[in-house]
Amino acid sequence: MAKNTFETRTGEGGETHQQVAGHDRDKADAAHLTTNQGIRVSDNQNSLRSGERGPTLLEDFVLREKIFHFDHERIPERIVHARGSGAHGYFELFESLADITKADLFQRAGEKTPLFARFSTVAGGAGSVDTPRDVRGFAVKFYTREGNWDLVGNNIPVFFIQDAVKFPDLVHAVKMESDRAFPQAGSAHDTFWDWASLMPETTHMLMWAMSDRTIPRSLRMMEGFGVHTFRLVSAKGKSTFVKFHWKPKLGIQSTVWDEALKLQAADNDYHRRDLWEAIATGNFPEWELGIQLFDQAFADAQPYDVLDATKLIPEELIPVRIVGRMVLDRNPDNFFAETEQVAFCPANIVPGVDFSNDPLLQGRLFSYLDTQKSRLGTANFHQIPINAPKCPVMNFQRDGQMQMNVPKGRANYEPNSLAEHGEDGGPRECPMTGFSTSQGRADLHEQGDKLRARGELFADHYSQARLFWISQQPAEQAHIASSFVFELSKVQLAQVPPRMLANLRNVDEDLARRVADGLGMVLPDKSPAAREPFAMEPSPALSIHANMKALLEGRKVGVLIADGTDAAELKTFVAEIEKAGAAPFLVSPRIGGAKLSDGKVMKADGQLAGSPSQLFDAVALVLSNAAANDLAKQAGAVQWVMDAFGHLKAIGSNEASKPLLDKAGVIPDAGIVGLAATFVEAAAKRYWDREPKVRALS
Ligand code: HDD
Repeated sequence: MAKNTFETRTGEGGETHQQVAGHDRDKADAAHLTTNQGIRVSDNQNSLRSGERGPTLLEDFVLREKIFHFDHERIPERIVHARGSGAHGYFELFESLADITKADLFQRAGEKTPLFARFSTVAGGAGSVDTPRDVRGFAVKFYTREGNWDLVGNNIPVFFIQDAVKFPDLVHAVKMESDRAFPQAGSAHDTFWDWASLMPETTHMLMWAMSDRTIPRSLRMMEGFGVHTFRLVSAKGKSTFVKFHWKPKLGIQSTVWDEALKLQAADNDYHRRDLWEAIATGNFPEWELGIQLFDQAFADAQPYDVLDATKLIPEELIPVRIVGRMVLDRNPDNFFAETEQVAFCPANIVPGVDFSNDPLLQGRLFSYLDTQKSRLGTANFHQIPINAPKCPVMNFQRDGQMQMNVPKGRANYEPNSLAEHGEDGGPRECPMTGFSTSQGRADLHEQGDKLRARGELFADHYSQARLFWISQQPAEQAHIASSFVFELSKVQLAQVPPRMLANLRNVDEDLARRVADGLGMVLPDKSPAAREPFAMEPSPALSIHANMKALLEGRKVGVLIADGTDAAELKTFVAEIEKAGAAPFLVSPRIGGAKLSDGKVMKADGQLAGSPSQLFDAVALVLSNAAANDLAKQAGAVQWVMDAFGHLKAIGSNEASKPLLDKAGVIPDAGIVGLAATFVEAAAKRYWDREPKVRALS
């Protein structure tokens, strides 16, 4: 009997193209180069020509096929989030959430669900750099037993706009300007600030964007957020509002702005390499999944609208309950096939999770599938292994470009009576177990007239921007004010900075004054607020500095060595760093290494000029006095130490290295230490108190 169902290929145990093409051949044949039609290629060096020096022949199907395929290797890049890095892993549930949600992945404590995660910058193209000031995408595809669930979030819990209808304007404004195609990958230009200053609803997000959240040290060291209010739905049909959080095991760590700028020169792939190397060396990145749960009564009692994506719910009000963890334990086998072709979509949800009426989320439900059809070229992109669910897919959808499955049987419509006559009638709907939209007044707004309008509380654009500001520590506030100054100083349209300053006065007078002073401008009148902000208690959970983990685990220590370095001292020091869970990286003037005091050559991991200190979390100088005196005459070595000092990092050194420290202008403080165990403790931190000594901030 013909079967009307088909199993989706998963890429794990599913037939691969090579296997299909070579199914009749010996295993040994796998070493033979073939065309895409399976024809063995005899010569991959020379095209077919008429005589040794004659013209190439059109007849050469091997050449034509190879060049044809190459010509089509690129696909359109994502309109936003084009540059990203991904990895495979799993989600492990800590406790059953069966009382809150029927979602299969949340039922059984200890159970693991496979997943693929992709992190991205937003504005830059696929070939841009990893460390611009930008929001980071944080997208996770859970391959659950009941279908794929995509949690497509960012590393910031709020968003620039409240309604999806403004998304194209936001993206057009922030991306490179359409006539000149610059600047790439950054918001510090006219069109972004022109638009943002005319859109007061962006203010809260701007505060986050100007903070150190947008210059993360590592993808492994940033939080993730689902942003919107979603719903969890129990088997009894009870709906609970939820906000999703990812908390990094290694804590949140950011760079300082000067470091982020210099990282762009040092390593365009800084974050991609960091993620790859961590996984490749078995230091699997990990985040805990947390949920904030609340009900309608809580939502109704708040002075902001929980359907407004420019608002968050302070963790002090609704604590984040940790329910599981995500571990990334496998690098992709192929960047294009997996990281590039993965298609996340907020509309991919499973029974037990549901949407809210957040107008931004509602617009997203349309956008992703639509863009992916254009990006991946076929309505069948869900069959690509990285996108294919790892559970059976059974329906009557048929055909389309690049159909990879071969559905069998006559039934491609429903209802049908084929089963009654001995044929396979195909699948049927599942009223009990299928996805059903949760009912009841679970959202704030009841059905009403057709309107183009927003809820009243959406008009409050400043209360939470102020909440963010007052929740930051002094060094963080100085970074925010200085970022506004940096970005607005790049704006050439004279009308824009005053407009932005006028808006900032609604957030905080001190902030507005500091930015105006930094720009050397007069503070304009305050802009009228659509709704007067109300006071909120500070939320320490919003500060990076207040929550920083003093950890050396997962971090990198640059160790400068040269000829004459004491072998025993180096050995003990490196062992200490490794014991603390960090990776030592030996930097030497020559890549071949340094001849140590015991006469042996120690190979370096990197050469000084190619391994500037911004690549490391902390640095150490393990030099002989002669080498230190010699390096003190070399700009590259002096800069190496100066930058580590200026980027507020711990610097460990032995007595003999002092000439180099002195030449670099290092002023002793708690972060300037010896090489003993004190270094390990000191290196786990950054020295914010040092900052006023090395740069003027606003
Ligand atoms: Fe979006 C990609 C996150 C609002 C339209 N978005 C994209 C990605 C992330 C986000 C992480 C990259 C996924 C990947 O790695 O492939 N987007 C967000 C968040 C938003 C948000 C957290 C607000 C809370 N996005 C948003 C709106 C729209 C879009 C309002 C349109 C109405 N986003 C897209 C898109 C992208 C996308 C154009 C580009 C490539 C893709 O979808 O597959 O459809």
